[in-house]
Amino acid sequence: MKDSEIYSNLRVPQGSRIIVRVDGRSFSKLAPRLELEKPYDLDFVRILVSCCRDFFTEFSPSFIYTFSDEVNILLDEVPFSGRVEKLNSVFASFFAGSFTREICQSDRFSRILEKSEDFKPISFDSRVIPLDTDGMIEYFKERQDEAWRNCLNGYSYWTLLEEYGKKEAALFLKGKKKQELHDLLFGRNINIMDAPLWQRRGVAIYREKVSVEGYNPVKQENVVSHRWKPHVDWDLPLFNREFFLSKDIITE
Ligand SMILES: Nc1nc2c(ncn2[C@@H]2O[C@H](COP(=O)(O)OP(=O)(O)O)[C@@H](O)[C@H]2O)c(=O)[nH]1
Ligand SMILES: [Mg+2]
Repeated sequence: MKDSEIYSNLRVPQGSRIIVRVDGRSFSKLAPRLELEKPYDLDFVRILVSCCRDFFTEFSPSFIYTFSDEVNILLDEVPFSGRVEKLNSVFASFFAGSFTREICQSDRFSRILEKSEDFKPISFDSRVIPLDTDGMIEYFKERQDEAWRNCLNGYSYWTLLEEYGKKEAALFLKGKKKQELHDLLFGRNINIMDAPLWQRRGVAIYREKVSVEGYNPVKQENVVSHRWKPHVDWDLPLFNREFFLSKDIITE
């Protein structure tokens, strides 16, 4: 029967940079069930960031980037000998488990769940994306651009709902350019540039070198050592090569 497990040996290519993207399943339906603030809910984002921290501790990725309900994970040390089935199934279930635990531990969300009659199990999908270094940089630039698009769309949609119905608002936004959405909001006294950076550019988690002061009892002197600690960046710049160089994620 082992012969029938025909996908079990499918592995990521060696020498590539591996990105895994997990994405919440049907989170557009989960959002109203959890009574999330629109278009952004800081408690929800904090929960997803907590899941990313859990993941960082467990799997030591090089970099994580999250916005909306998606999480992009860059792996330089690929676990499970690079087996695609394992990566996708373990990572997606890790996020589902971590997310569910966070929701249940939150006073706000657990109270909502207690009175809800249909709280469906939470799940994430997952895909593996092998890229070279240039492709990896382009990938994160594209996802960040998508975060910006998402921000413009989100604010525009919820603003238009004050004037139109759901269908009309969605139709109105279809095919609109970013500048048009910016102007639409500006005409309604919303300067999207005032939205916090985490809404416009997403949130990243990466290792940062910190100095730790200690005392060497043998030499009887103070010593400074360095450790790499996960750092959550809520004020991201626009991604480019320099950004990844400055975080030691790529080398020259
Ligand atoms: N209200 C609210 N909804 C959010 C927030 N973050 C993500 N979402 C929802 O999650 C959805 C994610 O998009 P997508 O993955 O395409 O939808 P899915 O296929 O239903 O999971 C968005 O369309 C929003 O409905 C948030 O902070 N507030
Ligand atoms: Mg989703």
